[in-house]
Amino acid sequence: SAGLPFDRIYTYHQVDAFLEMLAKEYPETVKLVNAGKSFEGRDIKYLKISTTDFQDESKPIVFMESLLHAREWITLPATLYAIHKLVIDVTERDLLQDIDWIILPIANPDGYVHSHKQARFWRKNRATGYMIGNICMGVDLNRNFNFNWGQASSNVVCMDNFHGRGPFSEPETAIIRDIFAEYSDRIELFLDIHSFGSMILYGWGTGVLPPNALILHMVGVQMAHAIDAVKMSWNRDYIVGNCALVLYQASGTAGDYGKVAGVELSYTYELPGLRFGLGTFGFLVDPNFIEQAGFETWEGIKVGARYVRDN
Ligand code: ING
Ligand code: ZN
Repeated sequence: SAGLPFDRIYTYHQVDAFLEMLAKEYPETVKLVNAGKSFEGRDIKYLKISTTDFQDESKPIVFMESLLHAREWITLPATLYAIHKLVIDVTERDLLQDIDWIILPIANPDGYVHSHKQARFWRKNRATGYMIGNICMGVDLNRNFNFNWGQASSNVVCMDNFHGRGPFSEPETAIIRDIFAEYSDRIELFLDIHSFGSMILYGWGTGVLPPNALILHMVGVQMAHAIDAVKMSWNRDYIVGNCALVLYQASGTAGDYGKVAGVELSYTYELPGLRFGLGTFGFLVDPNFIEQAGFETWEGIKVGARYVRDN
């Protein structure tokens, strides 16, 4: 059966239908897990892709997610493309055979729907419990995880990096916490896909380097080089480094939490922004870049996946 054409950005419902279709059409390799509900009650679903139904404990797991931040639409084709390559056209059979995959395409469904219907540049979830009178809502889900929570983030609900009431106050982050808890002894690579900036970032968000920083950097450079080798000529090369050193400090991030949950190789990808897109316009998507974004990001993912398979 044919996949989705990579010429547009799909809505929450279209992605949901696609995931349901895959689970039906490819029961040998795909399980669809309904992990729970978002603040507004939307299902948060992830795929488990495996040739052995996750029963072979010796296989590493690669966990990737996109759209933790609603407006970062170009990240969706990255996860959908990976799903396509693993399930539908299986050109890299070794990666399907040797690795189990957990892929969560829409980590923040409420924010994502809001960014389609109301506010294209919405970043956070849609939690209402923090409103000041009737203004300002939403928690930055990438500041709501339980590692150094509150250190480099905002306690003001109107800010785009508002960290929420406490670690995992939001259902969307609690679901990701539970995925790590269930599988973290086998997850060897975590990729939290964001945009924009053409970067591969690792922890810690404070700027302190973790013990395996050298390996994080080395594998990061290898992934970046694989992407750069096939990138659009006008996009710049990826920058690899500690997130605080090459971008800015941030605490309570998914990347840092993945690492404390036991995932040695935990990265935030920042996919390229819209060409000539200044400021928030960088979040807009050129339809002609959608398939390319999937294709080039997959080159990086493959390098990381083969590294954890072989080491
Ligand atoms: N960028 C990330 C953010 O959450 C980041 C960058 C991630 C910084 C992890 C530090 C640690 O702000 C985007 N575009 O969301
Ligand atoms: Zn982001």
